[in-house]
Amino acid sequence: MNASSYDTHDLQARDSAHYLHPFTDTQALAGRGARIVVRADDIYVWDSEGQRLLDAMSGLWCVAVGYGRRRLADAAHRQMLQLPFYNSFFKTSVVPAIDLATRLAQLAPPGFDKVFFTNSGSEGNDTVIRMVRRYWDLQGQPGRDVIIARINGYHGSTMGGASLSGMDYMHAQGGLPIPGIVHIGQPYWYGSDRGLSPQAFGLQAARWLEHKILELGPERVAAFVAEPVQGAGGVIIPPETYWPEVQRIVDKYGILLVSDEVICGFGRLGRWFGCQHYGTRPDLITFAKAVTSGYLPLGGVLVGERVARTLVERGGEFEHGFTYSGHPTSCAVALENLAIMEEEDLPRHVREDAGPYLKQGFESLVDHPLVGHAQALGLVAGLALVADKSSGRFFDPGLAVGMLCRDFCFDSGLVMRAVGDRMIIAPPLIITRPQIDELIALIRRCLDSTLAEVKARGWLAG
Ligand code: PXG
Repeated sequence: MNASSYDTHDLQARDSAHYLHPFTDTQALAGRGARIVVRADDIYVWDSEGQRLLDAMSGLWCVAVGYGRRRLADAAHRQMLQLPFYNSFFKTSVVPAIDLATRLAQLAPPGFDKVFFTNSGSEGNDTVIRMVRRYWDLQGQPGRDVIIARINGYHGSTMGGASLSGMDYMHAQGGLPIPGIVHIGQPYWYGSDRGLSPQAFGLQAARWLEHKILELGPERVAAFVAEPVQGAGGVIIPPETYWPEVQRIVDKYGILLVSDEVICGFGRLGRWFGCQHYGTRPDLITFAKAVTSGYLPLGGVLVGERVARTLVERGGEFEHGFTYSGHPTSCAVALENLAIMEEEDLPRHVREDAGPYLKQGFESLVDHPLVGHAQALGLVAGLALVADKSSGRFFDPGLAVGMLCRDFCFDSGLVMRAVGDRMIIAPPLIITRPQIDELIALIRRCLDSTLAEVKARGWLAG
């Protein structure tokens, strides 16, 4: 279907009449009308008006192998004809779930031999909460039930996932967090007062964990849950000192470490798992998104030896699961997706080619008058827009300069996300050098448009 066969106005009208979008002000969207995305190929999507956009967000951090992969459609088609669905309850199992569990155990860091399947990252993290508490019950320490997470971390939108997430505006809706979840600060050096070097700040941020453990009493602390690099919080890449110090602290107090790799897993940071980049040794790993490259929903939890042994050998029945845990068609697509990633050696492509090339291009944007800080790792990157480059002073958040910039991006054919005044990207892992050049040029052009607008409105210092 070409663009002209879509009636955008009709689609927008019915969209606002009937479709409640996630994380959206429905009334505001109705006034403006949604952009309707109708097709995609490689790293590009097209809307109903025929505009092409370079999708530097991989859908929503998930389309790792890019769009238009016939092999994934064929894998789903084959599996649907063979066995579209069967459950894994009641002493039954299905071949694709067995094969995927086996494959994930091979790809995961040593000691991860078991996997629990869910449909999403949120359900993965709800599973984590139940598993962690079950583990300590079985260890004879039922009072050890407090989970520490981070302000501005994102772990999902279910009651558990949103509770782990450190976003006040989410907690304000629905009486969250649930009991037994507390938050510490994030390792965002540029967002701090910058009184310390990044390395010293990284140590300080890790030690907020130790302070919280001591404040609560170590005998009450069950786990620390965190993303290797915070994604939805604005691509916060911690200083190199942060993770080794966190590992030292969780080891010291015997606390479980949970690595939420819903974004960082499957090559995003240049290794199969983000914890392998930082050298941490988590007990549980949450995954979703890129495991299927988003072609079908699938998530889960990789369970390390310490927890697995206790749950399996001493736990009896774990009273938890979903109709679609181990969905055969989703698992078949995941297997094919992982096969593509291996054949194309995508983690290495990110680590040795696309990642370093993106870093060079993206971090050069720091010379732009609006950019205070720009940082990339693997194929995630974020920059901070500032009102005053020399002092690094931020804009008044009420001006919503990030949103202004994002609108210029959309209008110029680029999908880039704004988190406050941080502009972030996570392009498909297959992105090539010429496409990275195109991406950086587009970002620069959008920054120029934003600068002109901000100047015209008199918002720029000096
Ligand atoms: N953990 C992390 C680290 C995530 O990024 C989830 C858990 C939840 O996964 P599900 O599949 O339940 O959505 C996520 C999801 C954004 C954005 O605005 C990011 C996510 C979801 C929606 C929006 O960047 N990440």
